Amino acid sequence: MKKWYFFILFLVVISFLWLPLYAESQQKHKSKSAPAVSGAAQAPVYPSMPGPGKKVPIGNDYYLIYGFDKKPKLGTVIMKVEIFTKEGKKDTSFEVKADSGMPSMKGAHETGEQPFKLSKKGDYLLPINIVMPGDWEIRLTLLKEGKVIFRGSYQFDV
Ligand SMILES: [Cu+2]
Repeated sequence: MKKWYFFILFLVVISFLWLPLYAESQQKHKSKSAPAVSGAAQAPVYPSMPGPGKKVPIGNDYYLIYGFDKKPKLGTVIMKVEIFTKEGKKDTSFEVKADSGMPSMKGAHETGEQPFKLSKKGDYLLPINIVMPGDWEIRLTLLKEGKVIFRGSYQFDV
């Protein structure tokens, strides 16, 4: 009887000795997977812009005002972006692009970045197709001399 008792005690002690080793190997696994997570965080960020018709600062020297030909609803709406210098003079030296889609249905309707066309009046125009009711997001990117200098988003419900 006493032999059994010691044998069980021996087993218990052995299993406790293994615990720290096990915990260590678990931590090694975690630290291995950590760089993969931080690598995925490099996707560009599109901060929410003030609403349509409001001034949206572009750095310190410019601002933009965006709007639509009608309140966004099912069908096609034309998005208009006007860019001004801080003095209020219209500026057409930018390249303007936008991607639209439904955040709740990632991959379903994204158009990819589409270039705005510059009108004679100096407005940047792009048709946006709203193909179903729900939550929508337009992601705006501004480039100057080929470099991205602004990103912003507008969320709305249809
Ligand atoms: Cu959808």
